[in-house]
Amino acid sequence: MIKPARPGRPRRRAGLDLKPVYTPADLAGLPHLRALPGEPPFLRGPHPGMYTERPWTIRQYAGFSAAEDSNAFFRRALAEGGQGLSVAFDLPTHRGHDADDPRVAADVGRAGVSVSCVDDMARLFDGIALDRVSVSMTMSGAVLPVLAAFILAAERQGVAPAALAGTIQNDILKEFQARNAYVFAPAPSLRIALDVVEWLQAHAPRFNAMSISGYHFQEAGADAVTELALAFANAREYLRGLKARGHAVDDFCGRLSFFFGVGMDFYVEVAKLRAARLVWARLVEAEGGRDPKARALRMHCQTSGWSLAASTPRNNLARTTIEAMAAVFGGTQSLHTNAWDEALSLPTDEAARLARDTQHILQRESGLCDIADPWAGSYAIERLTADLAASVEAELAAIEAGGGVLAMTLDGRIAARIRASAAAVQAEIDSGRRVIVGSEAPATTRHAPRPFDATALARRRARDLARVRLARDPGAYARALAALTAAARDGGNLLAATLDAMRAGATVGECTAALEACWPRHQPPAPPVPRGYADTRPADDAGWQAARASVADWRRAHGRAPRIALLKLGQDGHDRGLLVLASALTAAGFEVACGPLFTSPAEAAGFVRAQGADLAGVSSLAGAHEALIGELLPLLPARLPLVAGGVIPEADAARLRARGVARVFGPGSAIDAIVPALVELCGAMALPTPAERRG
Ligand code: MLC
Ligand code: 5AD
Repeated sequence: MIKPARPGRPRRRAGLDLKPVYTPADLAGLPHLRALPGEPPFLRGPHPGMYTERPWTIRQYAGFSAAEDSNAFFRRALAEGGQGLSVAFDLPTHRGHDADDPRVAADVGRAGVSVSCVDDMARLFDGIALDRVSVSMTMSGAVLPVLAAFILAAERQGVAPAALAGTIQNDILKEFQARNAYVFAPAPSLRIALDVVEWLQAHAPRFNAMSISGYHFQEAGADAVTELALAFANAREYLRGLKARGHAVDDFCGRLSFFFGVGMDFYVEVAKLRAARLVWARLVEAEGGRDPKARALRMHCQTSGWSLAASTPRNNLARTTIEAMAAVFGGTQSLHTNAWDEALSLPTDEAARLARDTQHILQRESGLCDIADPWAGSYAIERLTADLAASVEAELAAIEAGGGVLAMTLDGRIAARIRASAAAVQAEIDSGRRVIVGSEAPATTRHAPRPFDATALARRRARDLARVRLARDPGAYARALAALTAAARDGGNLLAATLDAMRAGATVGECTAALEACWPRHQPPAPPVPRGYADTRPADDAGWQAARASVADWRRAHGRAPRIALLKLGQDGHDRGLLVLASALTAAGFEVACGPLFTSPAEAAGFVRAQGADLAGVSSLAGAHEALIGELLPLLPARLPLVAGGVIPEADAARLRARGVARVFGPGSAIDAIVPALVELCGAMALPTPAERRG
């Protein structure tokens, strides 16, 4: 008798159940199998020939320092085969602050390029023809003045809005759910976003008015189903908002595009991008869209920054290549591949070049562009595509039943869910159930980050802005700013009013302040500590038991739990790492308090004191650690140990330690090692000082 073959083990990945083997039976009843690429519901792609007609756009996200530095980088990138541009702005610009605003000095030019006025934008695109190169701008919070500056810089080149091709991210809801680069509260923010779409639809019909993101949910910790469900829930909200303003779905949907993250779950990611097109075509139809162009989803993808490791970092080249292939098999229109060194610092020139050339190799050496939607008909991929689409649609219905995405955003349910999922993923890594190759190896790679002279940059930026402020007619720009405030209060298209103000010489910060006269800046409460870690980490894991025992010993000795305050400083809103650590430390037995976002060092020191913390930790992912931690250190209670973590290059870490930071933990540091190290530091706090000993 022939024994039946062992069926293998089913797995769960990225929110989806995978079978070990798929068969023809998995294709039964799938309604989408007959449509070709370029045909509704566009599951197989938005264009008939796909990459055989035109490969995806190689569009690398980049930006640093001042406009002229990034301009030189952009020109070089285009000369070396970059096909479109994608601007990374610095955090002060994202949050609507001018470069010479002392409140944001530490973050200027760090995580992106600093742009505060039309002159800056004109220098950023000097010698780059804006009617020929399509430009994507990642901007949602300060979308009004930044987009206005772009439109006016193009005008100076003689390029009318109607001739502009490009994309503005303008997806504000995800800022409140995952990315944290907002300026105003959700309601006025939504009005701003829709005003932008309306203005672009009327004046710049080739411009993509929104790039609705799932990417940021994935980077924040969401699985594939949640990533799509939240992106489409937000898209549905925008769509209904525009319908309520009297627009027909067919008139604007063709210029909404999408943005997804692509991580290491290869099959799921291919299926996800295909499923996205199916869900969107159905959703648009359900909302009244009939025009095929309105129903065909177009997307940009970015490989996952979170999936990259700091130890043995050149392994990241392999990870990014695998992720890029999933994006291509999924049929993306545009792609950013990450640099291998980004877990160590912002990408250096050489790493950025390797990342871009990875795409050239895929496009021009590998033959990947020869077949449209090559996974079509695969038992597994088609089944996963259908399962994913069904799960996403169920999730969309659940969001509707839960009161809608806006309500769930305002009460924090969405953010809480993503954070719990991020903490659970970390627990899987720490317990060895999810493998990251090379993470046990000591970090030995020599790496020199891009040089950055903060003092010289601050001087240059102050000079740039002083020149602009001197050259303008004071009456004209003040009147235009007053009109902007009035438009916020009384109605009228806000992009039109911002264009007037910036044409008269107003800056990004001044336009934002004019809006703040009507709407205060949004400051959300500090987030609760996510669960997730405790629920997922097996209690019998030896490393975890030892870590928890170290906290338990401290508790027994002191009669209470050790208290740690976890802080974000400046404009850096990347809080995944901080909240995952909060979840893990709480599970280990610490009492954890997370400070609010966007605090100055003085405010953070006040928070630490108010919490009566034994220990403070700063998480930094945006490069401003030296200035901000340097300012914080002398403000903390004497002898209170401070630790730091995040993307902190080794040379910076050494300087921070020399200035008194007790420990610096890089990305990927094991929780089981962090916990006893922190306990030991809390212990140091309890020792009597020499003065106490003498007295
Ligand atoms: C393309 N075309 C084709 C074709 N492929 N025509 C026939 N057959 C084919 N196979 C046509 C298109 O219709 C279009 O013309 C033109 O060629 C360009 O193609 P596209 O698909 O529009 O490509 P592109 O211009 O690159 O636009 C891609 C996009 C866009 C629609 C996804 O929105 C975009 O570029 N998004 C990028 C977003 C981005 O970079 N975000 C970075 C976020 S980083 P026509 O005439 O129809 O226009 C971030 C990180 C952080 O956010 O900081 O947190
Ligand atoms: N230049 C290049 N890439 C950047 N990223 C963020 N800022 C920049 C920048 N200024 C990339 C990283 C990060 C993601 C948000 O975008 O890949 O993970």
